[in-house]
Amino acid sequence: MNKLFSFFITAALISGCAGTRQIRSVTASLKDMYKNDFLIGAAVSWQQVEGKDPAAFNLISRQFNTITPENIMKEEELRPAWGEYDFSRADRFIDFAKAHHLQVNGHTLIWHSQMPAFARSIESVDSFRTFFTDHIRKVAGRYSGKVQSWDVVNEALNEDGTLRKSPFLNKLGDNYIADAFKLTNEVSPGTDLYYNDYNNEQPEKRAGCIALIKKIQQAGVRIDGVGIQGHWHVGKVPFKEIEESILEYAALGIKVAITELDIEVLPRNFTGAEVSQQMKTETNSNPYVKELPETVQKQIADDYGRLFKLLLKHKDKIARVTFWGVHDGQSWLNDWPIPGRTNYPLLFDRNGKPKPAFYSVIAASKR
Ligand code: 9MR
Repeated sequence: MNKLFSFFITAALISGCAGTRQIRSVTASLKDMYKNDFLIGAAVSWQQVEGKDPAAFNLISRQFNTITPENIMKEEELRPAWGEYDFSRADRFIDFAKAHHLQVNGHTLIWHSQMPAFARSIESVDSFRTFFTDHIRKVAGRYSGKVQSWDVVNEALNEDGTLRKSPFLNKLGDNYIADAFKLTNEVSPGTDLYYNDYNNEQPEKRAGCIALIKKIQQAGVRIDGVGIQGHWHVGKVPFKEIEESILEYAALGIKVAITELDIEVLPRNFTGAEVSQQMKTETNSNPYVKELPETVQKQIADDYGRLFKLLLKHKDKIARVTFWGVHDGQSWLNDWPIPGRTNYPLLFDRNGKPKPAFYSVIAASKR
């Protein structure tokens, strides 16, 4: 269906003549509205693959054309013990994607966080290299032809752009990133290979990210894109830095993807998505338990609208935009950096109903 036509049908139904159930079933679709621009994705949980999240059930295949496993393909999930692999959930995830005609972004091969306990206690450099090499060969090899892209290395940088002192850097030295891309390319030659990080739209970290990408390229190793995770805060989305980053990364001859998009609304005294960082509960830590005030609802809708207009302006450089979750109830931001809060960072509410932010993203697609 033509974009404008599909939008007007939705708008007409919303403006009156249909009952709520009907409105939901014919709501405009993000993937249709952006089909000539970039892929539109969501992070999907195991519960959703199992069909145990009714709010997400219809949304996943109706709204998105690509999915990322929120946790299912992480090292910790796939590697119960040295020499052992458990692919049961990851295989089910791939089957789920196929059944619903969704592409898959594999997340993630090499990440210092969520490493299995046995790997963290490996002392010998040789054994650690075996862990690293085997992991990439087995996992990327198994899903070759089944995943459209891989986040090959995740979050290897510090905020100042230097390399994070992870077990990978400490044991394998700074060539480990190019090595990871080389190995992945060998076993999965048809898959797009990405470096993924948060805050890498910020100037210092971006400079480090550009140096990292150039080093891979100078080693003669294939890298296809960079993922800007996009964990941002309402009213403070860094539009200028995002645009500069898109231009600077694209100038390296690679694609840009927004890989983990959410715009959170709760108080936080730092930016980014460092999972080990925590915050203390204070009196006003969880202000919107019952509902989101109109003003904040409007601000998040405006932020999303402006962001998508910016991404559309550079659509020739953007391969994919993936939300980090299907609806607010699923978001990791309900439990981080303070557990048990009520956050509202996505386009669909806890019942799977489109929020004003959803309509703002749909409206941004009409031009
Ligand atoms: O959303 C994920 C959450 O459920 C996990 O507990 C957490 C730790 O594995 O990871 C979250 O996803 C992270 C992603 O894998 C990498 N970038 C930051 C994301 C949010 O922490």
